[in-house]
Amino acid sequence: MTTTARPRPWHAQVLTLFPEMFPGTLGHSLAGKALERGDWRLEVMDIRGFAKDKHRTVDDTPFGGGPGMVMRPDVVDAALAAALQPAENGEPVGPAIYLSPRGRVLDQDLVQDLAAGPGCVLVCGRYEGLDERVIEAHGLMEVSLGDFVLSGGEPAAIALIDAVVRLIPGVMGAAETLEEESFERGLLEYPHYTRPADWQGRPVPEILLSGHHEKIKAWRLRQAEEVTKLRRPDLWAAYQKRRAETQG
Ligand code: 4GY
Repeated sequence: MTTTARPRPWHAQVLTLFPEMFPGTLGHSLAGKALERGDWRLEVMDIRGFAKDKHRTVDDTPFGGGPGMVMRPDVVDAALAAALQPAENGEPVGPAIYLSPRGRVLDQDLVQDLAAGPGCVLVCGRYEGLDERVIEAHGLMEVSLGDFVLSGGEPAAIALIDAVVRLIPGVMGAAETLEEESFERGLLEYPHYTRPADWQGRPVPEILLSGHHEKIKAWRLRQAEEVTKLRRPDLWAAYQKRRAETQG
């Protein structure tokens, strides 16, 4: 009998003060099924478990004064060291990421890069966030979901993992669902319709009932272009630039 070596599944390690928030929504639907199948792995580490004193203190008041509390660098460092242990042993773990509004804004390119790698380590901040020195010392990659402030990094970590996991082969089912996806081409999605063909006096665009696949494809592309032009001039400019470079 022979055994086939399976590649190690994509591996998310989450460092958090609220481990009970995981898997959360990641335990549901396709991501949850894929997690059960072992198509990807989730390891949640409680940062509090790395506190050194009997009260298991993880935060302290900010030097210089001001509101709130700051997560201690020594405690977060100990948690990171544990998460990065496999890397010490030569097993790749992927980048260590701190979810923060100060970071590079997450986009589909970064999601694809992460999905192509072995996994990632996600540090979830609470209170006023991490002591700057532990960010520097580990060269943490700061990643933001957008220009707003959450009460902690956990929902951002869940969103990031969700975006990556749906790209893992087998998780989403039909590969063409992903290939056709507008963001892969740098456009917003074309509008979608299903039954009933006439709903509250609103008919579905006739072309979609024609069965003419080439024309439908062209119509959808035009719709995707129009909505992108209107709503996201930044994406539209980038799309046109790419189109000029590759002559279509
Ligand atoms: N926006 N994108 C975000 C966030 C919470 C205080 C630092 C975001 O990714 N994360 O708002 N995070 C804050 C909470 C500590 C992180």
